[in-house]
Amino acid sequence: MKKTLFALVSCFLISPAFAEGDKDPGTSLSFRQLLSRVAVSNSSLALPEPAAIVVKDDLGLLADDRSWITVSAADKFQRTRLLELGLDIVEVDRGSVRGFARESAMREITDKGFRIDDKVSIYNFDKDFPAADAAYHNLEETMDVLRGLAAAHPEETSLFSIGKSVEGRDIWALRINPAEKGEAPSARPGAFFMANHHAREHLTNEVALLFAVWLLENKNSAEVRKYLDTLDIHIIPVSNPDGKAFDIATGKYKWWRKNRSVNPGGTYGVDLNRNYDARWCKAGASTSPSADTYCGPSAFSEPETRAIRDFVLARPNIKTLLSYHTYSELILYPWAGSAEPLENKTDLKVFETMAKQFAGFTGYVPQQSSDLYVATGDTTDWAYMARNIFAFTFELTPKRWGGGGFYPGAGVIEKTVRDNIKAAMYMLSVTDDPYKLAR
Ligand code: 0X9
Ligand code: ZN
Repeated sequence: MKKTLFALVSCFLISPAFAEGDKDPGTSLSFRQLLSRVAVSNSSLALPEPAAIVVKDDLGLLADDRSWITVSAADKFQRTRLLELGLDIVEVDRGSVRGFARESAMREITDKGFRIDDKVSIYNFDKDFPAADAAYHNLEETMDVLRGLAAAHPEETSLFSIGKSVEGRDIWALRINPAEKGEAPSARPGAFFMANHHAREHLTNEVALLFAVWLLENKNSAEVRKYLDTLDIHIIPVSNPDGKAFDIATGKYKWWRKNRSVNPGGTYGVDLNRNYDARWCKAGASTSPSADTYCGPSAFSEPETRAIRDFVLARPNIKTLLSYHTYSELILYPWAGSAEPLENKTDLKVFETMAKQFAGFTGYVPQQSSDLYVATGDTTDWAYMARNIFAFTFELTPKRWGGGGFYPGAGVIEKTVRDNIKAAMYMLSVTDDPYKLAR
């Protein structure tokens, strides 16, 4: 379904001229052209070692015996009983509920006298975005782009997994550094871009992924080359692959935020952006497993956050970090978990200066994270606490619910990507020494 629609829908433009020092993009290549170039290179160049890139059943669905079922249920008491029998209720209608259940739970459900009216194995799902949003990249398509980039630009890139999710999917990192390959350490200053911590924030994957495409397409321009020659750049477009797959698995969005850990009591998911060891599970986090802001049983209880933690700790060269989220059009910097401003005034000056510059490129509003709300255990507080990294959260488009909330449609991708390429390039421009902004 997606492939045909993708060709029709994806006609937005990304400028290659920005890298030439021309801040007002001139000549433009279509994204389709960019992708078809990648595809052409893919067939003419050797792929990285299959062991490093091939994910068998990379949606992890073959091993998953869940089905999407519709069960007759008259009232809230029956619905509660179904939850207790293991049905993960996602939709409630008058007289019936829909949701996910494993084979064992389905046996229990029918044994207790409930009627299953409809059943589709999770493996038979469309595994894709709704048709109107086909321009967004699902996991498989994201991997295709990453593999294509690695194959087309073997001199500049490395592609590796930083670890696995709860359901066994890899979390992929693209490294852009012509001098140091694979997971070898680097003495160069490092910039780290990450996205899709929260499952339903799909636009974040587009921004991170297409920044990688753009950088490599423009690798021979003076502006990009100077960063390729001096920096160590990592991009992780999908930090929460299970959540992302789940959110789009039926071709109908699930509004899913967390990962897909099975919690005590049978609910699913830990909020990965509450699971870092930074004032863990204090303000702005929930101890209730069913809550969207559930902090997990302990700091770094989740394989996804552990993978990010280990990745960052193994790379003391990382100086800047940008974690893309949606939505509200904000630029947020620590503290997220305390209402107090940063104690270190030099660091605060760097954060504030960077935030203001980011705002100039995007039009987003810069502020301390906790001015939005105090929330403990997020990526940026942890990265700053653990390694003094100048770590930012961007809340991308739209500004408000009325602009589409978490699902703003394919029409926003082009502008969001363009604006954020400029902001990301600015981050690269200060990564050599962020403290130059405080001198
Ligand atoms: O709550 C979050 O994790 C982030 N917002 S989102 O809507 N994408 O879920 C914000 C994290 C930044 N921290 C604070 N604002 N305190
Ligand atoms: Zn988020």
